[in-house]
Amino acid sequence: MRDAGLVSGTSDPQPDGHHFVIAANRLPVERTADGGYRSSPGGLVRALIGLLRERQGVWVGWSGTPTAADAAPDEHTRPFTIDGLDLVPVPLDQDQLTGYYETISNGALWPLYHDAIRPSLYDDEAWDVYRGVNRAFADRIAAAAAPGALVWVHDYHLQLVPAMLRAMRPDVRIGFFLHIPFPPQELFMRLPWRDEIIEGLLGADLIGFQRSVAAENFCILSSRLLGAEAEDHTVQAADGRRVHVGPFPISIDVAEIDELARRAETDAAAEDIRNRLGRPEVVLLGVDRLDYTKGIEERLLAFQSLLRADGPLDGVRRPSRVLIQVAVPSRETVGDYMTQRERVEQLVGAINGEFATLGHPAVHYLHQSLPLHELVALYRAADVMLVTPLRDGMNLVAKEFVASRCDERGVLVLS
Ligand code: GDG
Repeated sequence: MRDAGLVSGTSDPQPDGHHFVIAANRLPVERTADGGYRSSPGGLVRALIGLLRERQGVWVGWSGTPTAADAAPDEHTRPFTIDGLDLVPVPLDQDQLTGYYETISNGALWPLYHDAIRPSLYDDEAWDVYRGVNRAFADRIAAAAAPGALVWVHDYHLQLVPAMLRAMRPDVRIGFFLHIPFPPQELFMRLPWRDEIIEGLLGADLIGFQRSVAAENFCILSSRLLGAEAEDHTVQAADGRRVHVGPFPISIDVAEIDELARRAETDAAAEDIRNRLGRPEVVLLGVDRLDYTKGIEERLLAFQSLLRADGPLDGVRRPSRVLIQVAVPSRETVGDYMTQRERVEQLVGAINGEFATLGHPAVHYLHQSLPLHELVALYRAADVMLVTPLRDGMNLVAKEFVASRCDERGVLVLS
């Protein structure tokens, strides 16, 4: 997707329904302060937007702005078209967002699915809200889909949608893809709503995971919780359908990144970055949403140890190793993310306090979203790319770094 300034007109999407429908928590664009639109950050949008264009589909999702219960119809509630993309917003008010998004999706499911690296919160009232929002998504999808359409539902926010949609629209084909890990049974069994989630997912014809271990976890849990027969990448649903289950690791548009990386402007921008850093011996780079799963804090601590092992600076010498950490703002209304930001920023300050010299920080910290061409220039400027999440579904940054190194140089540290 074009990153800067999505220019656009507004009109209604195809009235007879679309043959290809993507549903995800967020629409692929968000409002900017000046009233325009830009692409929403994150791996899911980057991975799917090209396909939406190619298939002339429609995207169903939340606009990113809470809707007041008595709001007049606008782009947060009515179908619209931006930059050739047909979009159907699912309006959500603040109570729905608190229950469905903050409490269940990000407070219960996200930490549990990422190996419980933070404790989960289980709240039955919020689960009712999650169920209600999943129904609202299913309603909008049912209204947007042409007869026999292909519907592709995404991620942990919408795990009940496949079964709800099948009940309403048995004519459509339904795929579901989970972008994050799917946990082993000893963790999944902690979820009070475990049966309902498995039943919800089994409404799909095809359930995709990033890795085969996740697909295996799902098959084991279907048998254990619902007594479903599971073999050879298929699970038998209660209505007798055979649901296909398998790994479909997500990737990037390599040609797009390669083309950007080879441009003369990118070369010049990468050179300029190294000059502005004071031409250190080694430039290390991290690019992540500011999320506790990405291991940013642990990475900073490791960098601090590395600098300490090098010994103190003499006050004149510039740091010979410099870390650039891009931390894209994420889920800023969720408590754990606010705390994470404070800890990361405190650590950046502490490291620079100890190791910077005037005009030359040891850590360059950018808490901002950058356009793709600037990211690619950073990939080209770096010697070492640090992709060290504690747990991740896939990680597109690692793939983008490799794709951008048309010079065949650079080191990827992947853990
Ligand atoms: C989930 C899973 C899975 C980065 N900075 C900016 C920006 N980005 C783009 C990168 C990259 C993407 O965001 C981040 O990729 P991740 O793979 O780390 O994705 P998550 O957001 O954690 O999302 C993950 C992914 O889904 C796909 O299935 O790999 O495991 O957690 O493409 O280039 N994009 C923009 N501005 C930035 O500053 N617009």
